[in-house]
Amino acid sequence: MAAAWAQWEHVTKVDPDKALHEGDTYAAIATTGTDALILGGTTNVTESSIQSILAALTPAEIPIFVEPTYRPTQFHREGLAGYLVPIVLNAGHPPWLIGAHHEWARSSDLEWDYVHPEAYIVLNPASSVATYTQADCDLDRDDVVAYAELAEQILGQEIVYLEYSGIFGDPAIVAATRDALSSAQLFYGGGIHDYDSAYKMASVADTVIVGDVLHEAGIETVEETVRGVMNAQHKS
Ligand code: 1GP
Repeated sequence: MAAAWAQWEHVTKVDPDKALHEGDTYAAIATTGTDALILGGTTNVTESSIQSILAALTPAEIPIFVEPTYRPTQFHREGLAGYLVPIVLNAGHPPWLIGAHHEWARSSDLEWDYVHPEAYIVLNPASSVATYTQADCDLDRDDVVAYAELAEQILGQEIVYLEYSGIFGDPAIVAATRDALSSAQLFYGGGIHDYDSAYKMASVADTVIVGDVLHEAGIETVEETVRGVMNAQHKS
């Protein structure tokens, strides 16, 4: 069976710690044409904040995953397709590589079929995820490509996530990373804010993820990024 994310071209990340744009509703996010929703953020994401957003989102026609930065006490299948668990390959703070995951495995009662790792490479030193994980973002193209190869070939990761959170990344680095992967899916996130930025990154990544644009500009602009991604992915 193909992985859930194999067909994802555009994904919207909803941060429970940030308000929606004026007039927007959670339910409307699922009808933008985006392929999936990820609930997650770096700070102040709790099981209860996730639960209330999940309640507002469901029933949705598209899959909803949670990227937990908290420790789930139990698996809530209601409305949830599964967990995407970040492993930050360039973290300077070891818990983000393996420690939090070890604690999670030890103390949570999870159904492993619904838990999927994502190999993150964090690339914006000014982002809160970089600060939080103490990521070493001083990486050139070859460093990034090597992390991607390490992820897929040594660690067996099926998802590699280039996380530029907050800034538009370097398309040449994204393209080189995708070229280096055999079958792992390349997620790109960071600074997608309009049709053109979405189009550009969708030309070099498998899956484009938008985050801040939802909270700052709103659902109509998310729809614009969906159009950019779809046109880039389906150009002939
Ligand atoms: C954040 O990769 C996502 O985790 C999206 O980044 O918020 O910059 O769109 P932006």
